[in-house]
Formats: sequence, structure tokens, C-alpha cells
Amino acid sequence: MLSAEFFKEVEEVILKLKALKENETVIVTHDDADGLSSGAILKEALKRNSFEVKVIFLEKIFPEVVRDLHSKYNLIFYTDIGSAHTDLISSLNLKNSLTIILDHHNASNGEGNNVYDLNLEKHGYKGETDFSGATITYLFAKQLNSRNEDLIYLALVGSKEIPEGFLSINKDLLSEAERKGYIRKKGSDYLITKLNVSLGEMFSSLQILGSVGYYSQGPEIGIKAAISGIDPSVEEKIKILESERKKANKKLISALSRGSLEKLNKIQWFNASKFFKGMGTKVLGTFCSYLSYQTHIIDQDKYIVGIMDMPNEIPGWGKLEKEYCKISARAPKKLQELIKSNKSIPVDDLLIKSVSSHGFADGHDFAASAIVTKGSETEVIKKMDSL
Ligand SMILES: [Mn+2]
Repeated sequence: MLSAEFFKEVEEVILKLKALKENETVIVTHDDADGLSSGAILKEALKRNSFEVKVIFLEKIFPEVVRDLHSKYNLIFYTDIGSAHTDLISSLNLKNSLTIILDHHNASNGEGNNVYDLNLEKHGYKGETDFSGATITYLFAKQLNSRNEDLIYLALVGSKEIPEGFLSINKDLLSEAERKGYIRKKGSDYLITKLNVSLGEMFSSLQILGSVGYYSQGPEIGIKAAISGIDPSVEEKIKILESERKKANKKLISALSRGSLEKLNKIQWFNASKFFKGMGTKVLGTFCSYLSYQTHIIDQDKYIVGIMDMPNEIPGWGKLEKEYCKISARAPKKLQELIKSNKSIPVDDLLIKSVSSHGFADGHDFAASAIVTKGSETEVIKKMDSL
């Protein structure tokens, strides 16, 4: 059972929201399936409360985007993103706009200036296993108005990103949704009753729309599909995106096996810009993970590093001041063992140290990513190899 303390905290924030008497807001959300599910829940809930809502999809927190949004809006939401950067968000919240973060990533200190992070990690739950961005967003929406209960299935769609399955809070939501008829068992999955789509199908559709379709309205289409279902035109869009990605992956794999993978002492790297043109940069990380299993191409004891140029545009927001590249890094199996036994440095540490002033990085022991200014990438690669 969720603690009364958590609900009290949510209630306090909702009172502030109501006292604000604002009817225009922006939601900043992550561009993956959990982020799209969270965005869909909150957008729908706020629309039902007569808000005019804009949604911005981000893969990472760009300070210039945060600064700009906080200068324009009096009410700002972050879903499935933001917890790790409350200090940055607070410091850029110059108008003291009411800012509500609904996330499950590791919480950081630095709340203040009217910024509230309702992360359940502060109440003893784990964001890795017990709840997703969509879970916490749903709990907020339901507390805002109990009629938002019908959005419960989206908490489960977003939570599909957790490999361990539905545990803890999610397990409770799963049985509640089934008991109330919002979902029903179908084989090893559940069907979303009103949309006639399974949780798994909705999850993978949103994943493709958000990542591959990032620069071609994929996330907006995904949010709509999350609420009203996957119609034939959406299905067609997903099919096209999937086949484009498949083609790109195949071409890149064959280029790498013909020698385009540059091998240094500790790093093996490649540039994927021309292969993934027009797709969201998340496809690079997915590809790097896949590559880490292609033992006929890679060295098992070297970090895998992929680079691609990013269009200097955030859809729905505008042009970024600078040009950036995305860097994704992965550890193959053998290197993972070396990291576990402290003989090699974790991938996120390596990337964060190498990126330094050229951009920003985050991640985990075996997988990490960064955004760096264009032109600095060779220096970052060299630094990584030397570290
Ligand atoms: Mn998430």
C-alpha cells in the first residue's frame, strides 16, 4: 500500500495547482514509450480540467530549452524525466513557476523555487522495478480527479519498460485494472479493453513512434494513439518507421563488418550519421546494444561507442543554439565482467569524465549516452581511450 504521506504530498501540490488559477501549461516528457504514456495520461487529465496543454518531447534535459520554457509558462510539468536534474530546473526557474516533476529516475537534491518532485523513491520504492514514469503520473492524475481512473491502462503500458515485470505498486495497479475491466488477460499479455490492443503492442508501437519517428511527428501521433487506439494510418506509419530502421541497421552492420569500426586501445567506435539520418538519436543506443552481441565484429574487451549528428531542432520547440552529436556507449559481455570486478571503469563514469565541458552525459554501469557539441566528438573519443 502507498503511504498516506505520499498522498498528502500530492494533495499539497494539487492545492497549489488549483490556487494558481492558470489554464495554460506545458508538459516536458521523455521521448520513449514510458514518456509517451506519461505525457498521454497527463495531457488528457489536464484537458479534462480545461487546460490548454502543449507537450514537448525530450531525450535529454537541454538547459536552453528548460530556461526558455520557464520564462514563458507559469505552470510546467515534467514526466518520466527531470528528477535527476531538479537542481538545474530550480536554478532556471526564474519566474518561480509552479513546476511539478512526475518521474522515476534517481532523484537529486535541489528542489526549491516552487519546484516539486513527487518521486516515489523518496517513499521507499525503487524506480528501477516498482513504478515507472507513467505509474507516478497516473497516481497524480487520479488524485487530481478520480474520473481519470480510466487512464490506468497507460500506467501499465509505460511500466512495460521494466524488465522484471509488474511488481509492487504496478502489481496492485495491474490487478485493479483487471478487476475493473479496463484490461483483460489475453495469452501471456493483457488486452486494453476499449482499444482492443494489448499492453505489449501499445508499448512497442509507442517505442517506435517516439524514437524512430522523433523528427516526423511520431511522439504526437503516439500520444493520440495511446488515448484513442492504433488506427490503420498509425499502423502504416509504424510499419514504415520499422522498415526504415531495419534497413539502416542492416547497412550499418555490413559497413562495420567491412572495417568501418575503428579500433583503438580500449575503445571501438563508429559514426552512424549517414545511416540514421532523420531518425531520433535513441536508435543509436538500441543499435549499440545489438552490436554488443555481434561477436564476429566487435572486440569483447573494448567499450563500444557510436556517434551520430543530431538535427539542431527540438520538434515543437525550435532551433537549438548549437549543433550537437549524440554519443552512445555500451560494454560487451567480457568488459561487463571487468567492470563488475573493478578492473575497468563503468560506462557512465567513463563518458561523464570524457565529455566534461563539451556537453552532458548520464547512464548506468554498462550503458550510457551523451550529447556533446558538434566538433568535440574526436576529442571525447581520445579522452575515453586514454581513461
Ligand atoms: Mn521511464
